Amino acid sequence: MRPSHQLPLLGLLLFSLIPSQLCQICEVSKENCSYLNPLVNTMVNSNYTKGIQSANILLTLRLVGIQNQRLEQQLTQQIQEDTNRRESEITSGELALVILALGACKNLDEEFIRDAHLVSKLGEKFKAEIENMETHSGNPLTNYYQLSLALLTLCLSDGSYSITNVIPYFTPENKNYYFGGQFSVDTGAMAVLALTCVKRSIEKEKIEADKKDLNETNVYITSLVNKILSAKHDGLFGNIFSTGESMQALFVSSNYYKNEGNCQETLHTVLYNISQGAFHLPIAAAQILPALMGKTYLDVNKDCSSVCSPVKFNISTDKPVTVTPIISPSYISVNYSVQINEIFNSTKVTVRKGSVFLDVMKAAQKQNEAAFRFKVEDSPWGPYIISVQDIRANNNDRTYWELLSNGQPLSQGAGSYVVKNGEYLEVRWSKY
Ligand code: CBY
Repeated sequence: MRPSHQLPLLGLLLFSLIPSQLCQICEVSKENCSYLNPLVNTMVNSNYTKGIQSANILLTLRLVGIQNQRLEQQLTQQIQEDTNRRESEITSGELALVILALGACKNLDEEFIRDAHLVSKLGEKFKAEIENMETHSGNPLTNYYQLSLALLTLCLSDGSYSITNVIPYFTPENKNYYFGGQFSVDTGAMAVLALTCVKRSIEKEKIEADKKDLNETNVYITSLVNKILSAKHDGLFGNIFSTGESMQALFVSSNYYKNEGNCQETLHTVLYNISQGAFHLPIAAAQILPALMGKTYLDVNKDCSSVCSPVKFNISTDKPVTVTPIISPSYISVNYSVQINEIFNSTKVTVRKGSVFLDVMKAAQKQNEAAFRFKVEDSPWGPYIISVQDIRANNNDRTYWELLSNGQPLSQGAGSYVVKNGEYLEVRWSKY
């Protein structure tokens, strides 16, 4: 056992982060489990209105061995109802998450997967993604994050896919790993998990493949892992929201966390971010928690318990109490503009302190409907801006509405990003 290290950060936190063992996994030690409570509470207390969106939450709860039968039942029922209701419009990545969640950790919901033929339906969705790439200049129906989730799930559930046909699409040179020329770490991490599952299946001779397939798979994994490692800042990979899945990718395919210093650096920054409320969205909590408890999506078919589960968590099902101070609200003013190619429409709006980007967009729309009208769609990460001035984002053209502050792209969505006085906010018609 190594001596404990105390790492003060801004004088706020003192953590002793002792990895439980020397191996490639980097997880929170038993004594630090309580630091993960905010994540569990966020997941447990979230208001699940959208069935499919809770698949990610159910998957995590099961994977890390948090036992709460009532909650599991409620989530399972919602997911199953929604899967039946939305069958044709459900996307490849969503269906993959449904299968992973319902099938995780050997439970009775496996029957639903079988009776509803979900795995073969996923195979069809995957095929449709590839067909779309063939007919739309290499652009899938959704994106490579979802394609990777689909391949991972087909691989884990022994679905049918042809290695020789599929592997070439996952070359790290493929444009779908990049948004605006920048490597998407989330996407790369999910692809590493999928390709690692494929690699293991080939090695166990569970699927038919030749030597060339295995070689290619290995080369792609190594290259993607290097890209993830190059996107490192302060122990995070990409940003705080892509770090959990990057950790999973590194656990299964690299020696990075054999170095304890690397592990401490990541845990230190992540635990600090937890204490700062960075994971207030249930999906954000669900995506980081497995890695912190030493789990990866490749473990779904195994025994699901972890260092911190089941007793260590103090799960409260009460809504967290938010104290609203009784003072008159103060206001801030921000600049807001919509940019479409060379055309700018700008305005100044006044909103309450604590407002998010979406509030600014609403205030601008109220001022000038013609210039600032917009539409949103629900997503697990909150509202997604689908159109402004009736110009609609389109995956086949790789177009979207990009959110920026003072000229820099935001790493949070319109419903989460809290705006500051004097800031220059912008939505820009962009290509990724
Ligand atoms: N999930 C998906 O299909 C989404 C995959 C994902 C890689 C995702 C990030 C990662 C994840 N963990 O889920 C992703 N984003 C994608 C693919 C996309 C593209 C969506 C279109 C498509 N082809 O499917 C696109 C257009 C490039 C995109 N994300 C845009 C945006 C911006 C949204 C603006 C708007 N119009 O509302 C925005 C806000 C970036 C910007 N500055 O404009 C954005 N994404 C962000 C910030 C994020 C992160 C959210 C973080 C947060 N706290 O809100 C993200 C986690 C995520 C969701 N995007 Co995209 C990436 C990150 O910062 N680490 C599977 C499905 C089943 O749910």
